[in-house]
Amino acid sequence: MMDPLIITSAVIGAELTKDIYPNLPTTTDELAQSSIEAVKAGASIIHLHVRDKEGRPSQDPAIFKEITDKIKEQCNPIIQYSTGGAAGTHVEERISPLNLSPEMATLSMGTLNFGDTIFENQEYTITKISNALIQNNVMPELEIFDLGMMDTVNRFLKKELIPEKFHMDFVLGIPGGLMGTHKNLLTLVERVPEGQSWGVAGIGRFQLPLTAMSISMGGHVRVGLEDNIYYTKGILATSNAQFIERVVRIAKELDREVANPDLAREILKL
Ligand code: KMH
Ligand code: ZN
Repeated sequence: MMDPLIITSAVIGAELTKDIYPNLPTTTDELAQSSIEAVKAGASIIHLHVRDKEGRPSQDPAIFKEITDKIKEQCNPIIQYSTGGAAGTHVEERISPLNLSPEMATLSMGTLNFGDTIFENQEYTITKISNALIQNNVMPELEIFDLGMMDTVNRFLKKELIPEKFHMDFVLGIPGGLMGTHKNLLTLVERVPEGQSWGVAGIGRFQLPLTAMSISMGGHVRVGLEDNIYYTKGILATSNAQFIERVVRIAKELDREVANPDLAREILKL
C-alpha cells in the first residue's frame, strides 16, 4: 500500500522577482503568511528560502529564525531550509542557517547550468554541507537535477559521507538539468536506493503532469512559486496555496490520502 502523500510548498525560491510575479511574498510576514496558507491547504513541508529587506536572496539565520517562529505560532509543518541559496552563494553562507537545527534541509548532489548561471556543487561543497547537516542532526532532502547525480549519491553513500536516511527530490525541467518527461522520472525512480522516500518538483510546464504521475506511483510532490508561477498556460497563480489545493484535489480523485505534518514525520522517519 502507498504511504499518504507528502506535499511540499516551495514558497519563493531565490530567483523570482516582483517584475515577473508582482505579488511575490518577500518580507518575513508575507513569507510566513504564504507558508501558513499552504499548510492550511494541505502542505506538510515548507521548503524555505528567505529574502533580505531589499528583497534579495539571503541565507541570514536571523531571517530564517524569524519566519520559522512566525509559522510555528500558527501551525507545525516540517520546515526545510534551503542550503542551495542563490547560484553563486558561498558555501559558508549556505550552511549558516543549519546552526538553528531545522528538521530538514536540502543537499544538492551536483553542479549544473541553472538558466544563465551555474549552480555550483563540487564534491567539496557537497561534503561540507553534508557534514553540517550531520553535526546539526538535520535530515537531508537530496536535490537531484540530473541523472548522473544518482551516481554521485551512491558514491557518497558508499563512503558514508551522507546520512543513512534521507528524502530524495527530483527537480526536473531546469534549463541545464534533466527535462521533466515521464520517462526521465521513471528512470530516476527505478534507481531510488532501498528504503528511501522520493518526490518530484516539476519546473514550469512540467509541474502538473509530473505531479499526477508521482501521486499515482506512490511518490511525493513539491509545488510552489519557486518552481512554477503559472497556474495554467499564461495565467499566473494567485498564491502558493492555490497550487497545494490542486494537488489535494488530484490526490483525492486518485484515492491517495494526504499526510498531515505529523504523519509526514512518521513517513520520513524524522
Ligand atoms: N536557487 C537554486 C540555485 C535548494 O533550495 O537547495 C538552488 C535551490 C536548491 O533552490
Ligand atoms: Zn530551493
